[in-house]
Amino acid sequence: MSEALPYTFGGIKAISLNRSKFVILPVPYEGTVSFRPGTRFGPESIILSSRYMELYDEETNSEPWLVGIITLPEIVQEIDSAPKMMKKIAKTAEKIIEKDKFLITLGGEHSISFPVVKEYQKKYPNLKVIHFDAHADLRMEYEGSKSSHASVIRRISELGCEIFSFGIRSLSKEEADDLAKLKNVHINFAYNCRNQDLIDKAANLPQGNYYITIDIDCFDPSVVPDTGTPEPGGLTWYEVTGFLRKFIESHNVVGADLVELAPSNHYCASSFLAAKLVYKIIAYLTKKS
Ligand SMILES: [Mn+2]
Repeated sequence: MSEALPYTFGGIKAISLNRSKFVILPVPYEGTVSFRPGTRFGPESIILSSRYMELYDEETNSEPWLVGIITLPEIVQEIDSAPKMMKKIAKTAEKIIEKDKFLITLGGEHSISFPVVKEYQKKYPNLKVIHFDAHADLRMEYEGSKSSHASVIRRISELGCEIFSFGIRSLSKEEADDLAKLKNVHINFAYNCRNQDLIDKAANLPQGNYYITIDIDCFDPSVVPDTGTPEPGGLTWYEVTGFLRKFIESHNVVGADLVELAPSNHYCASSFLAAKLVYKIIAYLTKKS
């Protein structure tokens, strides 16, 4: 590989924001992590790995990068101040969203999804959310923090968004009890997300403007071991990409994020999977338009 390969998503030559359809925003934020740390290295690791991907996508027979992908400078962590960090993320997201770009935020821990969804909801008041995760993330608060990664879907539910969660296989008794009250949260447990069953659910979801948030621990640990809180019984590559392809073909998706990668080293298989997953989302969206 050439030494001049740029440090951008896909190793693509830097272009202006105006010429880009997709905007990659790295947010290496790790403020409320509960178990094994390392998500702060997630965005860097995804970008490094992405530079060695083929930019031709065999599945869609296309070169998605040609539509324009820009990688923004990362949002530097505000030490010990979650609210300050959330504000910073919101401010950047707002600027991208008002320019009608497709924002893909790379975490970092899952709490970073909240300010982005909130900004998207300002533009799309009936915004709905697709949520891939091992965990329900519906805790009212966690370890004294309301902006914990373990509460992020609860916070998003309080915005009034309808949420469809997939791959869930870990939640507390309190979260399970609260599900009956949370009319806008629809959980699909992992055991109901096997093979074609998951893919078939994609086309049947209601129409609307959607944001997709993917916690990488939705995947089985045999597929992605590099995450802070791995859970057995997770999803496979073909289940997740099969769902996304079908869902994107049949629905309007306006933004996405990928969070919670905690790489064991910069060129691990988990990082390559994360990079390719982001590129698949871009490929499916590009193929459609
Ligand atoms: Mn999770």
